[in-house]
Amino acid sequence: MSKWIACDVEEAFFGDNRKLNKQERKKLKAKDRSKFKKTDQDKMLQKPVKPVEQHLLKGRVLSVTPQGFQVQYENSLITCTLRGILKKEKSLQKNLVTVGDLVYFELLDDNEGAISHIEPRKSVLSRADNLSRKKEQLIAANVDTVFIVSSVVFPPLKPSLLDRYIIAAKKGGMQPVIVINKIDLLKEDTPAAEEERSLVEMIKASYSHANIPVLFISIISGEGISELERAMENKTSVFSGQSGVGKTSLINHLIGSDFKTASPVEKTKKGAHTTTTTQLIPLQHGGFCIDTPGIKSFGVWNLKLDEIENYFSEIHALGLHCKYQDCSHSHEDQCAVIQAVEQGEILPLRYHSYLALRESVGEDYLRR
Ligand SMILES: Nc1nc2c(ncn2[C@@H]2O[C@H](COP(=O)(O)OP(=O)(O)OP(=O)(O)O)[C@@H](O)[C@H]2O)c(=O)[nH]1
Ligand SMILES: [Mg+2]
Ligand SMILES: [Zn+2]
Repeated sequence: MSKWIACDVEEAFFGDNRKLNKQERKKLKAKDRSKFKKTDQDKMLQKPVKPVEQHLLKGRVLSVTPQGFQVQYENSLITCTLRGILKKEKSLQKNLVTVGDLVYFELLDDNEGAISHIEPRKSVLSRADNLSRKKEQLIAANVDTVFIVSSVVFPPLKPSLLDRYIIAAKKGGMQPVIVINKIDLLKEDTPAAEEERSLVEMIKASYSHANIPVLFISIISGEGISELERAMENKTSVFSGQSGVGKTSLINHLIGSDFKTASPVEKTKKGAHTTTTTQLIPLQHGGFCIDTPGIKSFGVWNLKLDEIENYFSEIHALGLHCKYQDCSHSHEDQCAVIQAVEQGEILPLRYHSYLALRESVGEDYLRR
């Protein structure tokens, strides 16, 4: 994570999107000097240059668009390409530069530049690539807090996603915070609301037990908004979660912006996917927030079977009292965890999520 990296312009910009304008691709390809200056490339690989020596400028990646990396430098926005100089032989990463990265670039034109170095990251939120699962997809870098945003009723709570996000946040060096939005809808007198009320209670109990903060929010009633504001102060926070849970609405409400949100007609539809690019938004009173497109599923990158327990603190603590030192807490006799679940000390929600994660990671191992 701390190595200088760079990659092919095309792959980083377009990923799997083959629909992009051919001409635009050609234009960008022409700018990619890595293809032509092989000797430069070798030199750079042997000895990375010091940015100051090269008069490079340092900026922050605000978004990644088909036109290039949008880099904030002082008060201007520079559209950058990537230099291929430090290309790794075969990278496990789908994208090598992401939103929130601090980069060194050379100014080529008025508002155009070429990135040659990336500052080592303080933290990074990533996921297993949706399609192949064999590549790491970076979502954002240099983030302090991951707001795991869910909503009640529309779309309903999906507890299985929470623990995956919590693990990805902790693994990447960030503080996870669960945000349950639209709690105004809990007051409705419908079977759906009734069901969600008990699930919300369970989540409250389970995660306070696990020391993960849970915020209950509504932009309609204003509940929880000031708590959320406090949690964001002078920090970089990323809003992540399913489509339609209200990530962009929350950001608009908090900072007075006008980013596109789902219309009332779309909101009952599953996955309107209104936000399509991840973007870093500088906050007036310090810090940044990052809006992300809604996800359908979330796989933790590079999660090992024997690592899972460490991310479930209450299971890990009790696990020290099991008969077998390498107890998986799934079927063994004299397992302190299973006993605690039976006695209600470990909440079923978390225990089942622990088992489900073990199972999914186990399956991946078998497939490889
Ligand atoms: N009742 C209620 N509706 C809300 C609340 N917050 C957001 N909504 C509605 O939820 C819908 C979806 O909001 P968005 O902000 O577009 O959701 P998103 O998470 O950004 O979705 P994607 O960009 O698709 O990932 C909109 O119609 C909002 O009006 C809330 O607190 N209460
Ligand atoms: Mg959105
Ligand atoms: Zn056990």
